[in-house]
Amino acid sequence: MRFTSFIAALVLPVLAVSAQSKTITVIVGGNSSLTFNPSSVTAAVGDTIAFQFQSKNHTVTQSTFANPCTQMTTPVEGIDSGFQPVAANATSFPQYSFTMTNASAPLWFYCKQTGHCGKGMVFAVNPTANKTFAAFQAAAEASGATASGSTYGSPAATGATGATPGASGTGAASPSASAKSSGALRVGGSAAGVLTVVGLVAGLAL
Ligand SMILES: *[C@@H]1O[C@H](CO)[C@@H](O)[C@H](O)[C@H]1NC(C)=O
Ligand SMILES: *[C@@H]1O[C@H](CO)[C@@H](O)[C@H](O)[C@H]1NC(C)=O
Ligand SMILES: *[C@@H]1O[C@H](CO)[C@@H](O)[C@H](O)[C@H]1NC(C)=O
Ligand SMILES: *[C@@H]1O[C@H](CO)[C@@H](O)[C@H](O)[C@H]1NC(C)=O
Ligand SMILES: *[C@@H]1O[C@H](CO)[C@@H](O)[C@H](O)[C@H]1NC(C)=O
Ligand SMILES: [Cu+2]
Repeated sequence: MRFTSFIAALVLPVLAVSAQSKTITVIVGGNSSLTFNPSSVTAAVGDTIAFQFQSKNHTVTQSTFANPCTQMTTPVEGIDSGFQPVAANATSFPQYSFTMTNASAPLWFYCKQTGHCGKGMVFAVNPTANKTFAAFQAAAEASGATASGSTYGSPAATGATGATPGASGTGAASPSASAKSSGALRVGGSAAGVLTVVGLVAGLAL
């Protein structure tokens, strides 16, 4: 009795964690729109967020709440998928993913293709009551309206960014590299190492 309880105490938390880890799929440019769908998600540590690029030539690039359309540079360089061009007649789509390493603060993203952020092509992980997706998107659109160099506010220092990019084929596991110093995300100079093409059912309309 006592022994089995002890075993359960050891094993159950492990099962609980692995059962909860999930992959969240986000469609980028679905129906040739300038959107992330869904535009905001709730993710826990260990969850993988997998972006599937379905049209045009988009990116998923990490920014800050204060500067929605500028790539985050502090405390570390933000995640960036790089440009993911998709031919109009494509039947398979590029995918990029990252795994959450810290879910205690929101993460903010945009598409860095010219003009897209200013048209509201933004994405959020774990927005809060005080920092909402709607407020973030409105700020992105406002910066697009002025369309000069963004000089409003300084980049917010946010501590650890809470995500680690990783390769992902089926996205079932989280094959990402381990987080670097201070839980910061790891960003390679080349996107090639973290990209893979996921074949889809032929005939899927764009
Ligand atoms: C594409 O459009 C269809 C029909 O309006 C809709 O059901 C579907 O959710 C859209 N897909 C994406 C990825 O936006
Ligand atoms: C994708 O967009 C980037 C930035 O505008 C551009 O440099 C690149 O040539 C584009 N790629 C394709 C295949 O159109
Ligand atoms: C897609 O379009 C390009 C350019 O028109 C063409 O070269 C290519 O063969 C097409 N691919 C398919 C699978 O139809
Ligand atoms: C959210 O905003 C309210 C009102 O400005 C403030 O009192 C509260 O401390 C904020 N909460 C967080 C977690 O920042
Ligand atoms: C997670 O992020 C929060 C907010 O940025 C930060 O205060 C905290 O130190 C981070 N935790 C770890 C383990 O990196
Ligand atoms: Cu875009």
